[in-house]
Amino acid sequence: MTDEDTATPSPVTLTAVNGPDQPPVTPELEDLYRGFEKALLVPLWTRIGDLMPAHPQSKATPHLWKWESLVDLTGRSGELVPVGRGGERRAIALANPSLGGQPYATPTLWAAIQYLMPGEDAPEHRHTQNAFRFVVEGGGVWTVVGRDPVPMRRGDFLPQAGMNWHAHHNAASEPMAWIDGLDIPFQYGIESQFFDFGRDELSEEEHATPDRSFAERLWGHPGLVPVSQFAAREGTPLLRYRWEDTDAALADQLALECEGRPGTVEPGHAVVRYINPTTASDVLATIRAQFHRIRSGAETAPRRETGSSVYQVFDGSGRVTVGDRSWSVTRGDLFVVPSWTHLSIRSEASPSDSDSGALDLFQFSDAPMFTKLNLFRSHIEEDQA
Ligand code: GTQ
Ligand code: FE2
Repeated sequence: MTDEDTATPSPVTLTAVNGPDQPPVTPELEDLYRGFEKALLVPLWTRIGDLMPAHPQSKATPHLWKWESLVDLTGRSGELVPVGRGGERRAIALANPSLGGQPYATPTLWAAIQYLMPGEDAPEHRHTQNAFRFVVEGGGVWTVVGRDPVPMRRGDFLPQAGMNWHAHHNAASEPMAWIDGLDIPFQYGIESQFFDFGRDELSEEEHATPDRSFAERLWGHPGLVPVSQFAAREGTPLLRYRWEDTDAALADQLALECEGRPGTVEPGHAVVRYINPTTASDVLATIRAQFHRIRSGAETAPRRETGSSVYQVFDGSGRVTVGDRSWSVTRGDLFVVPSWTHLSIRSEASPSDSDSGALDLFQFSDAPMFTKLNLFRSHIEEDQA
């Protein structure tokens, strides 16, 4: 007997043979399907519903991770697991429950909580994956991007385009946790990754703890770019978007709404997008980042879009509905919105549980992958608004 004789037919093929719209199964037809299988051929009609659905059918599931339990587990890893060359980072990824145990929050996006103990350094490296950090609590870590130490504080957003050298160091006497977002699953899927190790130790100069990075001094002036650098570049040169600026932009949007001037996306819902000052477009080639502020008592209209998002509650509390799931959320909680799945958010923030008196949320998504390929679509359920 040869290997071919012992091959068992796949269930997919048998289903098609017996399918409702298919001709009666004859020995000839069975033989034809056997032939397809041995020749490694798959007829479209056996797979079309899955391969070419009428609209996106995400493999990912809406899911919520509570901040408390993330911080507890990462804190314990801080005590037990060293950070250094090889493992590179003490970063622990959110694994979507329906993505086969892979460390993927969504089919395209990595979201992780990263932790550094006092005095610890995470070694220098670079990679094609685009990345950012977002800080929901604490401070004292500087991320060193291209030898430029950049402070990380609560509410700061720190993008870092692919192939920039980077390391992190905790200059404080307390541990610090923050979240990372990267396009690791996307680049794994399209097989585009490159990775280089940098130096094992940071220099004394890079251990400096300036309040403003070189990048911020050059690029961090609203509406102004240095003429010497006046050329569009993919991946923002600004390495830190300060909380003070984000907070002021959101507060002004809501205040203007009260004065009858447009600016919000819908009543009580202010949104800002982080942009690259050289292109006025998304900060990273593959990742969009936005910040939402929802006035207490307001509820967003159910909305869906192609592509997936991860949200982190920055402040306040509320009720979030994603597809057929619904959760109460508070500071630090992270949740996933799969492609073409309805999202609506009701703010239940009270002045006592939030600085702004509103529900504040950080969002990142894979929207640039979709916009660049003309695949972005969004839809709002207006009548329910
Ligand atoms: O901080 O450089 O969560 O390279 C995953 C990969 C963080 C980082 C992650 C990384 C980093
Ligand atoms: Fe990295």
